[in-house]
Amino acid sequence: MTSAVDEAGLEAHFEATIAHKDRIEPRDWMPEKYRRTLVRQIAQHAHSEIIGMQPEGNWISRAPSLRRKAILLAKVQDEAGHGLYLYSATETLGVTRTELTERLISGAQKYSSIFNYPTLSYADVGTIGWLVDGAAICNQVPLCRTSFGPYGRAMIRICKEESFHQRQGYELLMTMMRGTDEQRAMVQESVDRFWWPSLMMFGPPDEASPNTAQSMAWGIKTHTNDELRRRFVDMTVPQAEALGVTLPDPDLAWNEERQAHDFGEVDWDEFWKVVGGDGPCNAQRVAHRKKAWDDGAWVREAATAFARKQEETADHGGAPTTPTTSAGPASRTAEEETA
Ligand code: FAQ
Repeated sequence: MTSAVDEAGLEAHFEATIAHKDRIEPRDWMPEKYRRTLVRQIAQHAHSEIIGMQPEGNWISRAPSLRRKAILLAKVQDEAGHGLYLYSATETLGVTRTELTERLISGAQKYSSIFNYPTLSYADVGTIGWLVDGAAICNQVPLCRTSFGPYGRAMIRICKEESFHQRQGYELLMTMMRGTDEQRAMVQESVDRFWWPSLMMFGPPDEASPNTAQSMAWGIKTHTNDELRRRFVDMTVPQAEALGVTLPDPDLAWNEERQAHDFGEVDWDEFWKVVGGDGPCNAQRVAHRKKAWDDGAWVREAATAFARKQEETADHGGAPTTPTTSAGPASRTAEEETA
């Protein structure tokens, strides 16, 4: 047990590490609130990656060519991998993937609002890649330097893959824009639906964001929600021009003085409604995740029993039958197949 004096010393060391922009590692002392904030944010992020497989997964069986199908399959599979890196990062904070999945399914933890919107045409696959992965990159590149080591290291791998995802989305949309009038109309209609929800991904405006100040003081977040949202708009407008689509915001205009774009107000009532569980697809997304989790129970049980048996064999001096015998790889396969 640590005394009050020890605790003060540990806290001073923690604060100094943050001030030097060094990393906090899982075995380091950390304030309980810092740990809880990380679990909240990383779990929400992991859930987003896993639930985020559903809107695009909806189109795998209807991809217009073998090439598009292979690309989409690989992308959706990458998102499963991202979820798993992130659940692993939260496990270093003492919470298991099972506990977190149960919190997601019960509604106790959130996932990104964007995945509660439906995908109505194949153009949505391109728009998600371009705008949703684009927003994710904007938000997540700064997280590569976040103060908690396992989260920052996971983000480096994730961001590399997200930038491929963004490019594939843009390439798909560019191909459609070079096609028929009908295809161009599909792209525009898709961008019209996804533009505002993409801006919502960055979270509420700074004055309505209860967590930003403390998360920035701890170096978990390095930019505010509005800073990143503005960065995303400035990055995306020239890409929309090159693509030949119109972003559905009559107030969007270049501000010469600020050397940045002005843009209209997000519908925050819609945002809070979706975050509160009342978006177009919330019930469907969570029900699908629950079914996949329930259907995978026998695989998790079998993998755990197998791992236990391997440990017993090893304890009695026998050699394990295969080199990878933990529950990890087996349950991972089940999750990818059923997410
Ligand atoms: N949706 O005080 P703040 C992806 C909640 S991954 C739902 O500003 P914070 C990859 C927030 O949790 C996308 N809830 O909170 C992909 C808080 O509630 P709580 C996910 C939201 O944490 C692409 C409350 O509102 N990315 O797209 C949202 O400081 C394509 C107050 O908000 C991440 O998770 C929202 N949009 O800032 C996959 C990135 N915004 O928890 C498949 C990491 C806010 O107190 C296909 N996360 N809330 O009950 C972050 O950077 C931050 O957590 C923010 C929110 C910026 C999302």
